[in-house]
Formats: sequence, structure tokens, C-alpha cells
Amino acid sequence: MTMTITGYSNTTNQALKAWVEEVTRMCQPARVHWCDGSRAEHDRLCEEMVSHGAFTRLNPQLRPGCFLARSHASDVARVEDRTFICSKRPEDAGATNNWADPDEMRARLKGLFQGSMRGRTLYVIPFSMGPLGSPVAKIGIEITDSPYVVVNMGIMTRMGKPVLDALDSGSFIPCLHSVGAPLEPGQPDDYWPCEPDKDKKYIVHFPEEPSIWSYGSGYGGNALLGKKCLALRIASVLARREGWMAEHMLILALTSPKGKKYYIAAAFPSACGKTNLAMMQPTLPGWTVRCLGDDIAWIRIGADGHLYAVNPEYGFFGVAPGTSDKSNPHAMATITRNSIFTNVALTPEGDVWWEDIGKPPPPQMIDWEGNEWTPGCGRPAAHPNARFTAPAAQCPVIDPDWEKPEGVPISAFLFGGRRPSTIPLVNEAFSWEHGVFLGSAAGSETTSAALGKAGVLRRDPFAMLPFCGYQMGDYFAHWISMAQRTDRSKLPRIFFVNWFRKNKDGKWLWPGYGENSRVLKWICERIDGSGRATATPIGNLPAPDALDLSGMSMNPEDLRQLLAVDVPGWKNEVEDIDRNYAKLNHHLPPALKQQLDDLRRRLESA
Ligand code: OXD
Ligand code: MN
Repeated sequence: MTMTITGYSNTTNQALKAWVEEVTRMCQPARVHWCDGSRAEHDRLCEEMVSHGAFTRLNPQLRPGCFLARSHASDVARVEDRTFICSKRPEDAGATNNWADPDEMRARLKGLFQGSMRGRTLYVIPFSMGPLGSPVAKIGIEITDSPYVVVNMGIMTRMGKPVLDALDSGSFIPCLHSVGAPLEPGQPDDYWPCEPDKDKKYIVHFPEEPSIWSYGSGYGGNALLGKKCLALRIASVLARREGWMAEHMLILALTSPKGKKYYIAAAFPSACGKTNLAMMQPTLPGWTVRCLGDDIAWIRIGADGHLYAVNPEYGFFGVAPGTSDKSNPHAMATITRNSIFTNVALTPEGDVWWEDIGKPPPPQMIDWEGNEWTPGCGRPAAHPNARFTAPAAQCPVIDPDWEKPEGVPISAFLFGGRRPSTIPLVNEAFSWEHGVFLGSAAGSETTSAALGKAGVLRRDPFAMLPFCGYQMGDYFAHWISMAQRTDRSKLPRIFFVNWFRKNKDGKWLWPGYGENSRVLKWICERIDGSGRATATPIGNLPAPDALDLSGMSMNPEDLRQLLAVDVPGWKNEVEDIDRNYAKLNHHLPPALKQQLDDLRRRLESA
């Protein structure tokens, strides 16, 4: 049988040709298409998806170039318990990852991929994480049978002909994806084909090769393999090997009224407001924020010894619910055109709606599952993990340097999470090692409403728990080792922030959003040496009156709580960190054990 091959396949890369042929033999697609990444290709694929019900075109007057997709109800988020790190030794994946034997896993996957693309098109997607031609960029080739993945990868990465041309005969990271739903002759396609049984989904990383195999899911990080799989899990392994860092961090530029620019990178767990902070509109007069990235930073030591960060992505894959003109006006402006919305509600005018979008719902809508929805019906209209995919270049506050091949020099790292109690609004680390300790102890509290319980804390070190592709203790040691790789004075200062403190009645103590600029201003002042701080057992906190609260009304008792050291709370914190550290056994760096002991001692004498 001769196979129809379309698109731009003009490569002499023998390894790539051989791999595509091997996958084609295994997956048995009906057609092969090599993506060129052009606008015409994007438009044609979107049109095809509209014609078989996978996409709904939104009202071109309201949202030109925008589409809505509804996923299968079983396929709505990343599946952490089906995500595997298949290193040769289980110890190299570590206790925080699911490990499986690489040979057994490869055999199982080959069985699943056998014939998995029957009746479908196999798409070859050449993509670059990082600006094309930048010395830090990595080229991946994703093979997928999902046109939804193709158009999303076209927004999230630099993709197509220029990448294949730049690859030339060089090496690439193979990323194989199938939705796991072969079509028999005459069988009508589903609007969101996938493997509905969660236990048959596999998101698998072979870090030593490196390669990625993903089967059964079409959603987000499970399927857009450049993002979490390549740019974090695989990149974290490469970064350790090559002496750089791959982090779950936004990158922003903050400019003071005097025109001084500070670059800040910040790690928060998923859905803790990274996109909002990355493109924030400061309430402090004269300060501006420019965005360079909202999710991932690749960081290297530059020739001058400073740490330089690059955003490897090309778009935003943001959580829609909660995004509004109040929480993130710049994201709202970014998604007015050329964007894909997944699992949001559809209004009668052909626009999108989600919970907390900042305007009341119309009297009738179609919800994320395609059903009639009316206000008060008791169901959310959008799925809580509904997403928008939008080109970063459309962000009205994108930084002019966001595509600089060598990146931008970072002055401060921020860590944080949702912590209703104990953790102050902002805390500066005493040293690099103390900062690494704070990052290693990061976590986020969730509420367990059904049982009426207080917060349940999940430790999420450096916000990398689901994304570190190797042993977490070795990852901590890699962070510690950065102080030996460059002059300490050139390392960014480290701060821990918490926008999510609540009082005993469950009310937020801090307004957040644009008001966070007040905290960022103090951080800049600390970097410059002018900001006043009080040394406490947990770190340097803003001295009384050191935070600029001009023009804002703040209850003095709320402020006191936000900046107090909760000694009993921190003693519990120490014990919980100790329990989590114990899981790392001998991989825990001695410097962090020392930091924990020092903190315990300081709290005892507090
Ligand atoms: C995440 C994301 O889940 O960025 O962290 O999508
Ligand atoms: Mn993320």
C-alpha cells in the first residue's frame, strides 16, 4: 500500500526519516502529514475540525480566529498518577515520581501504539523550545494523530518548516503521542477521541535516551509534549547533566519610576496565579511590569557570571476560570483573537464565558460538556481546569526582550504557594542555601470542603513536584551547587511570598493582584540595598513601614498578621518538612539538613 504523504518533509536527517518510518509502520495511520507551521495549514486544520464537530468557530466579530473545543469528560487535566519516569534505576526517579522498568514499559507501549492511528492522519511536528537558533534551544519532533495537538503546538512552540530547516542533520528529542482511538473503516469519529479508561493512559519519559511516549489523552500537558514533558521533566535531567536549570517559573521585568529594570523569576504550583503575576498591572504609580513568560524558565550562567533566563515557550496555556479584567486585564486582551478555548462555556452570541470572568452569565448558555446551562442550575458552566491557548506575542505587555537568544539576567527568585496560615506575605532568605531550603519546603494548602476539614498541605518543592524528571534530593543538590558554579554575589536573591493568607474568619488578609507590586517594590529595594528589613528566626521580613502602602487602606491588625512570625505554626512546619525530607534518604543534601536544624534552633530560642 502506498501512503499519502503531504506537507513539508524536505529533510536529509536520516535518524528522523528512519524514526518516522518506524512509527508509521507501528501505528498504521491512513495518511502522513509533515507540518509546515504556516497560517494556511493552521486555518485548514481548524476548518476540518469545525466540519467534524471537534471545534466550534467563535463569533468572528467578537473573537476573530478563535475556536472552542470540548474534551471528553474523562480527559480534562494532567494525569499525575499515570505519569512515569522510566530511568534505568528506580533510585534515579526517586520517591516523588512513578517509576517503571524501561524495557517493560517500552514493550507495553509498543503493544498499545500498534495500529493505534488506524484511520487517522499521522502528523509530524518539528518544534523548537526556545528561540530558534538560540544556543539554549532544544528541538523536538512530536508525532501525533491529533489535529487539536497540532494547532495548539503551533501556538505554544515555534513550529514547522523553519525548525526542520534549522534541525538539518542535528539531533532531536522524539516525542510520540497518540490519542489511542483507532478508527475502523466507516466508523464515525468522536468530537474528542481518547482512551476513556484513565488506567490505560500513559505519559512516559525515558530520561536517559531521552524520549517521550504519551498514549490515551489529548489534554494539555499530557499531549502538548513540548511543555511539561520536554521543557520540564526531560529538560530538568539535561539541565543537571549540563549545568543549567529548567524551572516551573514565570519571568517578568519590573521597571521602577526611575527607569531601573529588574528581572524576576517566580515558581508557584499550578493554578496559584503565575499567569496573573507575570503580566500584572501594578497599582503603585510609575511602576510597570512586562511579561517574558508565565510557566517555564530555562536558566544558565552567562559569561558575566549572572543567571540568565529564557522562556522556552511561544504561547500561554492559561487557566480560564478566574481570569477577568480585574485579576488579569492583560491576559483578557491577549485572548481576544487567534486563541483556542478548551472546556469553557459558549454564549448565544458565540462568545466564551467562565466562572469569575467578571460579568454575569447570560440567561442561557451551552456548558463545557455541550449541555444547556442556566444560572443557578448548580453545575459550573466551565470546567475548573478549562484553558485558553494564546500566542505570547499578542500579550499587550510582552517584554521587547522576551525572545533574546541569551535570555535576561535574573535579580530575584520568588517561591510561593497557597498558604492560608503561618507563612508571611514576604520573607527574604539569609543566603543562597537558606533560599534553596525555602524553595525545597514550598507547598500549597487545599481545602477539603466535604469533610469540613482545615487546609491539607501538599509539599511541592520549587513547584516542581509533578515536573522534576529525576530524584528530588539530587535536584535540591543541583540547586545548592549553583553557588559553586559562579560568584555568589552574582546569584539572584531568594524570597518566599504568600498572597493567600487568611484571617481566622477565612477572609483574605491581602488584596493581591496589582497590589502585589508593593511587595515587588520592597524586593527591588532589598536588591539595591535600600530596603529596610528585620532579621527574624525565619528570614528577613519587611521592617515596620518598609512596605509602600501609600494610597491603599490596610487594617493595621491585618498587616501585623501578614508580617508576623507564627512561632508555633513554624514549629509544625519544621516537623512536616522533616517528614518530607526523610523520604529522600541519603539524597538529601547535608546543607539542607543543616538549614532545617538551624531553623529549629532559632525557633527554640525565639
Ligand atoms: C500546569 C500548567 O498544570 O502550566 O502547571 O498547565
Ligand atoms: Mn505550570
